[in-house]
Order: sequence, then structure tokens, then C-alpha cells
Amino acid sequence: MLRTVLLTPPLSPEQRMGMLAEGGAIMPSLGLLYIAAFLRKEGLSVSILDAESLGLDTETTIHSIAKQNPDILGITATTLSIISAIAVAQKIKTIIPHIRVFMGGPHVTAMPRETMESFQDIDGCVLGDGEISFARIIHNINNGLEIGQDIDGLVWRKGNEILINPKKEHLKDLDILPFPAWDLLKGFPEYYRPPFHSYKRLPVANIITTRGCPFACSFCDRSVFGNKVYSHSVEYIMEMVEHLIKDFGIREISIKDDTFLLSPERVVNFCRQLRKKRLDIVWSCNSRVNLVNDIILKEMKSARCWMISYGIESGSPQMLRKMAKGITKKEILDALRLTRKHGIVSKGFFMLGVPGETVETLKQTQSFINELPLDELNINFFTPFPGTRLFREVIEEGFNPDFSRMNMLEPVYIPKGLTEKDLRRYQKRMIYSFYLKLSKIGLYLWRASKDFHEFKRLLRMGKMFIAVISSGLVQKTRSN
Ligand code: B12
Ligand code: SF4
Repeated sequence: MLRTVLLTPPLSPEQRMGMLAEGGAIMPSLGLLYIAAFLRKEGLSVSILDAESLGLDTETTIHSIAKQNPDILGITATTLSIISAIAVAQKIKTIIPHIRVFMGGPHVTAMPRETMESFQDIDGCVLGDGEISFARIIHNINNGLEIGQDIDGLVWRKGNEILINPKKEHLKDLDILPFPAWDLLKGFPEYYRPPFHSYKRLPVANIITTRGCPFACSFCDRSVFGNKVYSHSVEYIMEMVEHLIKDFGIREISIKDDTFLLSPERVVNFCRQLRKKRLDIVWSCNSRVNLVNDIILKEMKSARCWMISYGIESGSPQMLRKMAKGITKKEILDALRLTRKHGIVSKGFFMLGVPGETVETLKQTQSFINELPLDELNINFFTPFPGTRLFREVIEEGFNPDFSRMNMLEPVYIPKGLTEKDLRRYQKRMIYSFYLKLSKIGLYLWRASKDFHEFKRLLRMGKMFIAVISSGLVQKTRSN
């Protein structure tokens, strides 16, 4: 039987998280876990090498793959990891010449032809969700058929030609998928954790309950799942959570959906099921500010949701329009007030340096941040990812992307009239003026005195903050 290895490419914590490397996330790729589970269900032989999380370098990664002598290598790649992914593909082919290398994930879904044209060692790129297409590719190879025959969403080679089978449709019924194959991950769950400030209790598992996002923020890469939303049923999610608790001892869930709160009925049902089953689990999720209200937040709080991360992005209405966020400053304020009223921690994601940003708009963001009843702050730099509207815009302006720096902590794009120093200076000011306030410190101490897990979380934050201040630089991470 053909053997397949699924790989996250090597990427050092410094490349991913800059100076916050030590407290950065070590999270498995759910994409690969879903694919592995699906291949296994199809009777195929598969293993996972999470080189990124294991902290392997390219050489050790190649050695580990070669030891397994696979016939097929499937690599997941973001824009940040594409260069590393290609390095592995090139080297492994010199050691196992018959191996077929396929890639999937956000970067190649956005730039398949360019990737295939530039790198001959890649046999194919799978567009969008990969479970069914990848299983079919392997069956085709097994049966001696052309690899691209009848495969939806595959870019492949036929002789010297690159052929594109467009992605016609996404997987609609997510419940046909077996649960992600966490059991194939070496060291799960002990070895894995979200960034230092984003969990209360270990071990944590990240899960996805929906795929797709109907909104169209101009900086956001939604190439993989598109703008239609497909969901797992609440029954599926409950079973998956119970499986995580029972088989892996998971005590916290980090819900990574783009828009978990899109369907209020579904969220309320989820919260009620969690309560009814009395599962010992706390959880957090991401949301847009215009998807919360009193009723939803009350349900979430009573189902032990402890943190919501909101994409706020800017305090300048002009920048919010440029980002096509579709939210107003009033909606932001209302959402944060309500979140605080219900005793849920709020984290705000901000993004500096979108085209059109000026000192004036940066100042607006800074003063807005200080007005907000917000508990935590994540400030990143705008990064033009392929597949986004703003990527096309800045490429036309002459922007030359260096993918290996695109971790959102490096200001890779500098808007006209600003300098890198300006962006870093405002980032630093915003973070300092936000955290170093007596009222904020008082709030943290009060919360810490009520909850031991919150105390430990705030201690981790405090330690990291002091480390960052003492090194004189401030950079923050973004998890969505
Ligand atoms: C959770 C998450 C993280 C977690 C965990 C990452 C991980 N290992 O999955 C952490 C916090 C570590 C993280 C870090 C980063 N992330 Co992130 N992350 C996400 C998020 C919210 C969910 C990922 C997920 O679980 N998706 C669900 C699974 C089922 O989908 P999937 O992984 O895409 O896999 C499917 C397909 O892509 C395809 N597929 C994927 N790989 C392969 C491989 C093969 C061989 C095949 C055939 C198919 C295939 O099939 C899979 C199953 O259908 C996504 C947004 C999103 N909605 O996906 C952003 C997202 C992936 N992250 C993004 C970014 C920018 C980053 C960071 C650079 C910055 C940051 N935010 O910290 C770093 C980079 C880390 C890296 N390794 O390169 C961008 C990537 C854009 C781009 N073009 O690169 C996204 C798309 C968010 C966005 N819209 O901008 N991230
Ligand atoms: S930023 Fe969030 S809401 Fe906007 S398009 Fe991306 S996933 Fe959707």
C-alpha cells in the first residue's frame, strides 16, 4: 500500500513569533489532522510529521521523512512557510526520487500556478478543502491512473504542461468527516498550547466548527474556504468535545472559526448542550463585534466561555472603510461594553499600516484604544497576503513581497508618508498606554483574586510584558 506522510514545514519559533518566541503558540494543523483522519477512513496508510511544532530544522525533517520512505508527501503551507515547504520538497526528491509531493493550504490555494511554475519539484497543489481531493489523488496513483483525472480543485502537471482543475465546490456536509486524527500527533496534547495569554487551563485543543466566512475584509485571505459558510452540527461538535475530554484529558477548547457566532441559534444550542452535559471544559472563540448581543453573551458566559477575541483593527473610520470591515466605532464600543458586563474577557486585534494609514489615523487608533472597555490588545502590522484585495492593490503599486518575513510582526509594507519607525513607535505607544494604566492593573488584580487560573494567566502575561519591556521592543502576535 502507498505510504503518505503529511507535513507542517519547519519554521523556527523566532520566524513565527519574533521576540515572543518563547511564549508563542504550538498548535497542530487541523487541516492535516482532518486529512489524516479521512485518508485513514479510506483505508490508506498515513502519518503526520509536525516539524513546525516539534521545532525540527530542514535537515532533521528530511531525515525523519526519509526514514519512513513514503511514496507521497503532503505539505501544508501558509505564505510564511512556503519557502521552507519548497526547500523540503526539493531536498526530499534528491533522496527519494520516486516520491510525489503535493501541497495545500492558504498560500498555494491563492497562488497555485505561480508556485507550480517556479518550483518543478511540486507535483500538484490542492485548492481549498483537501480531504476528498487528496484521497482521490492517492487512489488514482494507486490505480495507475493520471493523478489529476476527475479531481476537483487540483493544479497538476501533464508532461510540461500545468493543468488547472478549478475548485467547483467546497465540502458541504462537514459531518461526513471523521474527527481530526489527534492520536497520530506525537506528544498531543501535553506538548501543544496556544500563545501564553490565550489559555486558562492546559491541556487545550483548537477546534473548528464552521468553514468559510461571508464577509470580505480587504486584508484577509479567505481563499481556502471562500465566502459560503458550512457547519458541523452541534451533535458532531459535542461528540468531538467529549472525545477530546475522554481520550486526551482536554480541559479547554479554543474555537478557531472565522465567524463562530454567525448563527445565533446554533451558538445558543451549543451553549445549552455544553451546560446540559456538564462537561468540565472552558472555552474561547473569535468574533466580529456586530455578532454579539445580550442574549448570546449571557448563554456563552453560562456555558463557561471566558474570552472573545474581536477583530477591531482601527480607530479610524477611514481605515475601517479601507479594510472593508463593515463595522462602526459605535458597534465596537457596544460589543465591548456588553462583553464586560457579562464578565467575559475581551481581546482586540488591531492592524497598523494599511495603505492610506497616516500619522493622523494612527493617533485616532491610539486614542480609541484608550477609550475602549477592552481587556487585552494584539497589535499587528498589515501584511499583504496573496489572495486578498489589498495584495493586488499593493502589487500594482510595486510592492515586492518577501514571504519569509510575512508573520505580521514585521512591517513588510510601509504606507506612503510613513516610515517603519513610525509604525513601530505607534505600536509601542499603543501597547504601553493600554497596559500601563492603574485602572487596568487594578482590574487585573481584582480578576486574579477571584480565579486561580486567571491569576496564573495574568502572571504569564506580566512576565512576558516585563521581558518585552526590558528588551526595549514591543511586538505582539495575532491568532486570527
Ligand atoms: C488556527 C490558526 C492558526 C494557529 C494554528 C495554525 C495551524 N497550524 O493550523 C496559529 C496561531 C499557530 C496560527 C499561526 C499563524 N497564522 Co493562522 N490561522 C489559523 C486559522 C484561524 C484556522 C486554521 C484552521 O485550523 N483551519 C481549519 C482547517 C481545517 O483548514 P486548513 O488548515 O486550511 O486545511 C484545509 C485546506 O487548507 C487544505 N489543506 C491544508 N493543508 C493541506 C495539505 C495538503 C497536502 C492538502 C492536499 C490539502 C491541505 O485541506 C485542509 C482540510 O480541508 C486560519 C484561518 C482559517 N479560517 O483557516 C488562520 C490562517 C491560516 N493564519 C494565517 C496567518 C497569517 C498566520 C500567521 C502568519 C500569523 C499569525 N496569525 O500568527 C501564523 C503563521 C504560522 C505558520 N505556520 O505559518 C492566515 C494565512 C494567510 C496566508 N496566506 O498565509 C490565515 C488563513 C488567516 C487569514 N485569513 O489571514 N494560525
Ligand atoms: S477578518 Fe474575519 S470577518 Fe473579515 S473576512 Fe476575514 S475571517 Fe471574515
